Amino acid sequence: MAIKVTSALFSACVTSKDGLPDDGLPIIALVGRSNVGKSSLINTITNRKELARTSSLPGKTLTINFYNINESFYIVDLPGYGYAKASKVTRQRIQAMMNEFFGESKNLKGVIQILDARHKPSALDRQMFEWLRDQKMNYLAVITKTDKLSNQQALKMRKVILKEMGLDFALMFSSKSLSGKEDFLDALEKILSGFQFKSAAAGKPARSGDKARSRNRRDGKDKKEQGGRSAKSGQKTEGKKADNQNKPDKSDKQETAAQPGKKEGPNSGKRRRRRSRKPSGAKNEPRSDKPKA
Ligand SMILES: Nc1nc2c(ncn2[C@@H]2O[C@H](COP(=O)(O)OP(=O)(O)O)[C@@H](O)[C@H]2O)c(=O)[nH]1
Ligand SMILES: [Mg+2]
Repeated sequence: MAIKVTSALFSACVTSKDGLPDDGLPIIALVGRSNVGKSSLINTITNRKELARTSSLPGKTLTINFYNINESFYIVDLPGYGYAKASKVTRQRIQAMMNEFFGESKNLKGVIQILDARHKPSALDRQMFEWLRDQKMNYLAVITKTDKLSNQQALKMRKVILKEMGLDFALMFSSKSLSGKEDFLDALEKILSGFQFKSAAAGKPARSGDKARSRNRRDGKDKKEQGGRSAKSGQKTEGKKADNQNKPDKSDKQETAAQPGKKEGPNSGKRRRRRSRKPSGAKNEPRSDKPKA
């Protein structure tokens, strides 16, 4: 049943573990690239215009913001990743904050990754998902800004995004049209009660790049096992078409520059590969390793 929001308070703005609430309330965190619509989503689901500060310019949230909902749980707005103009020092600061958050938040019940309906997931999006999956975190993907696409385009983009991420399931959402709001509130209730979304349980590798794609094409069996993640060329074209039909915001341009391949970026492939070679002991210890800012 969807949660009915009766109260929503901005309750903490945290930059280190010292500021983390210690009241034992469950926490659900939002992650997503800078400017994807995390703060807007919080405002939408709490029926408030400015509970969370939104901005058309990316890179504004440099703190971890806790919102107390119904005095029974927190929604946490984590700093966005992938902002091109963030200095190295800022990135490192965010990284350290995120590490502390994931390391110290014992009551973290789930992480919701917000993705933009108009764009294919970036390398950082995929790396964030993979990291959360490795931590066995209860995970849900939410595709927002669906109002910027026609229904048909949004459904096509969902397919593209699911395939690119290696996911089975994602909710569709719009802070503008409010579509998906009830589903989101329902999902919050489910996460709080320990329900695992299909996307979290799937544990499928999110493959990226041409090598992975050609591997997929060669290995038909693999494709089947991945539940329809076949490399239908039509999907790719459709995705592009949808993108082209919707001009990116001014702020999107800045973001795009920050996307894949940035060496000091949050989840550089190098760091991840090194980590994945580590003995598996750490795997079952959620929040024991470094998340990426
Ligand atoms: N059309 C549309 N715009 C949105 C939506 N969500 C956010 N935005 C806009 O995207 C920009 C960034 O939103 P914000 O919530 O600040 O992103 P954040 O950096 O992830 O917190 C703002 O200009 C919002 O008005 C949405 O669902 N639809
Ligand atoms: Mg924000």
